[in-house]
Amino acid sequence: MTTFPDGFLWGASTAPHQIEGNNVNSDFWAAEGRMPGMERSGDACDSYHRYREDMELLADAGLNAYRFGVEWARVEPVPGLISRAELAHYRRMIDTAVELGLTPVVTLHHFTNPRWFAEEGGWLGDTAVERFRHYAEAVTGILDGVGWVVTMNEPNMLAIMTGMARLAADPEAAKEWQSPTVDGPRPPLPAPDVEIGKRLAEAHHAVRDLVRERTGAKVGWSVANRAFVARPGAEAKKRELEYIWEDLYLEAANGDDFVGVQSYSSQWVNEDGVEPHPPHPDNTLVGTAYRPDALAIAVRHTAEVTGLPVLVTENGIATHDDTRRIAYTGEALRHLGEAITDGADVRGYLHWTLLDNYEWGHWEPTFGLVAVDRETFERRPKPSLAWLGEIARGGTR
Ligand code: IFM
Repeated sequence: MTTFPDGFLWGASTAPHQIEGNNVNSDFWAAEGRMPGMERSGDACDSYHRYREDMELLADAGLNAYRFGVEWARVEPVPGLISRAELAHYRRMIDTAVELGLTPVVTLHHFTNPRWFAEEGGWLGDTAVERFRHYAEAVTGILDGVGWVVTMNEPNMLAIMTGMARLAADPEAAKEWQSPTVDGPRPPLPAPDVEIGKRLAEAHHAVRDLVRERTGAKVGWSVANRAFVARPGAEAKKRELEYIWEDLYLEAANGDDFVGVQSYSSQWVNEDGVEPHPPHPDNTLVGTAYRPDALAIAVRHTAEVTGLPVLVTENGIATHDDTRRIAYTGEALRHLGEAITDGADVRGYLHWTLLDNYEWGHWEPTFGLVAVDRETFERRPKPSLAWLGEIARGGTR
């Protein structure tokens, strides 16, 4: 059994577009419905209005942290026009978290961009870094008392999405890729483009320095980790893939205060590359393998590459069976405890996610500790919420 360190953050993570609803000025909102088989986010979970109720659920369960995001498309709906009312909204969210005893972990960018930013060329545009910096500068004005800031969520996945947006100009090429469905395995993702990754690193560094100058927060970014495991003889291939998928982003965290680890499953690598994961009854609702050991693989690798304190900013499972969610998370925490015992400096565990939410084109894959009635927005906590809260109160696993 592991006793987690004093001050360990126990909580859940969310992203604005996936829960707020009506994020109408964002590029993702504009793209919804264009891709075949993709559902719309619509009102989502209406957390834009119900954030207090959501945070109360976490706090009442015994958790002490909440990761949520500020939505750029709301704060800057047209270039250069900063909405004071929207900044005040996010400040109220920070105040509410603090009032309820939840440490806020604030994400500045979680996949979505203002529609105008995408029209300007998005992350490939000449002014991208300066645009992001300008937005982030406005947000720093409301971060007083916030201890943790994530500049960008999963820049490696964002690099893929940016590459996909480039393909969208060519509809025939875009058909090659479909968003995940519940019916079959996730199709192989195109690898993140290294040049786009470097541009995102530049943006991260610009905003990191700004957050440092203007706030007292610890700052980092959160990297999606695929927990690659090599088949015999495939070590070199694994290292090659690791660089493209993860290490470029982990190395860019050099000089940060912490690094976020986001992990769900593990991926075999053979000499030809990433092995396609076949359909299997144990697969999750997004077609990935059931691998609760992935989190510790990801944490150990991240700690080794960066030497930084680690915050688990996402870990969870898409399942309709909450018993399975508890089993998966319990195993993941057991492995995480072992990594801590072995010396990894881990500062917290933020489960993905609080609410069953909009999974980027689909409502079917449910990752939440809490179900949401999409007609009435009623929140129905699942047993996993109380279970995780109990672990948080006890601080052991
Ligand atoms: O829902 C996403 C989240 O936005 C980023 N990380 C992975 C999650 C599950 O797919």
